[in-house]
Amino acid sequence: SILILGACGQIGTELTYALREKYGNENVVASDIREGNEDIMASGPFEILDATNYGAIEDVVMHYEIEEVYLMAAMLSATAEKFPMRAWNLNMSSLFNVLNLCKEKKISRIFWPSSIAVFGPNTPKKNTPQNTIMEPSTVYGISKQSGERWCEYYFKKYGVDVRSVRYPGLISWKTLPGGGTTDYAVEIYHKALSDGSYDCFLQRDSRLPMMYMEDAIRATLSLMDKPSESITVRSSYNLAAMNFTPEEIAKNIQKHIPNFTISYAPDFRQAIADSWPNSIDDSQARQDWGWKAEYDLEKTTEEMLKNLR
Ligand code: VAH
Repeated sequence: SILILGACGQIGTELTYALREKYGNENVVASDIREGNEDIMASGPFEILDATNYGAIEDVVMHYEIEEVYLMAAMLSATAEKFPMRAWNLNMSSLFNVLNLCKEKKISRIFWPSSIAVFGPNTPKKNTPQNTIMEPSTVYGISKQSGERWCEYYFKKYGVDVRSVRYPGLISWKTLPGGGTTDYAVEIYHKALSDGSYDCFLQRDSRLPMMYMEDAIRATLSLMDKPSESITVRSSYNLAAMNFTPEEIAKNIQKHIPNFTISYAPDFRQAIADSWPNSIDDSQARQDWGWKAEYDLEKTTEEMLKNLR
């Protein structure tokens, strides 16, 4: 069976749906720190689980005979700047818990998400390469860079089969994101429909790498399906789909909602966005496991407005 930690989060929710669809509801155990999505809790096994509690995870792993764990519980970039030590503790101790369960042979495979947040202010911003300067300036980015180093170490030293992708900002409609810097690209669709206007917390020309959730989920399942020997990156794979600025996504929305207006009031999240790349080179993922994005901004806007209307 499969266990998802953080199953009620933005990505966790969609992974739960996709994995239950693929393997059967009863074979996918969803868990989170608190009760959340009714549908997730009703459509298959659900456990209240603190991802920082090794013993509690071990009990669930034994009880349900878990083989694979998707660790989707984390504190994202904006919230992590407000609570650095809580963010470091949650993001790192949860990772050590699953890496050690795998080292002890209690589970056989792990998915752990990294992020474009691993890159920092002096990383080349255009078509950021798989291997490059990484000096993240956010707590979240530091935890993701450290996490990547530990994943590679556990693979090399203990043969732990942990796999990872550096997600760009993710756009989805099934759940609201929590505490991210790229969340503006989700909020904007909700506000366009509810208020006809959006006050954006990033400036108009903040270009960031983004991806529609369907692409992110497909990439994750594809990587997890590949034979271990075809994976040449055990830190985390760059993934790319599109990149845009708040001004560009607003113009795209105006094609569907002509009277939609956007205003700009950058807040503390501007400094986080400024430290991240504009676009990502994902040629290693394309080469190793045939990755290719399918959603551009046009298709993303159509999907978001159709499903949120
Ligand atoms: C965040 N959505 O904004 C997350 C993600 C690349 C961004 O890591 O923190």
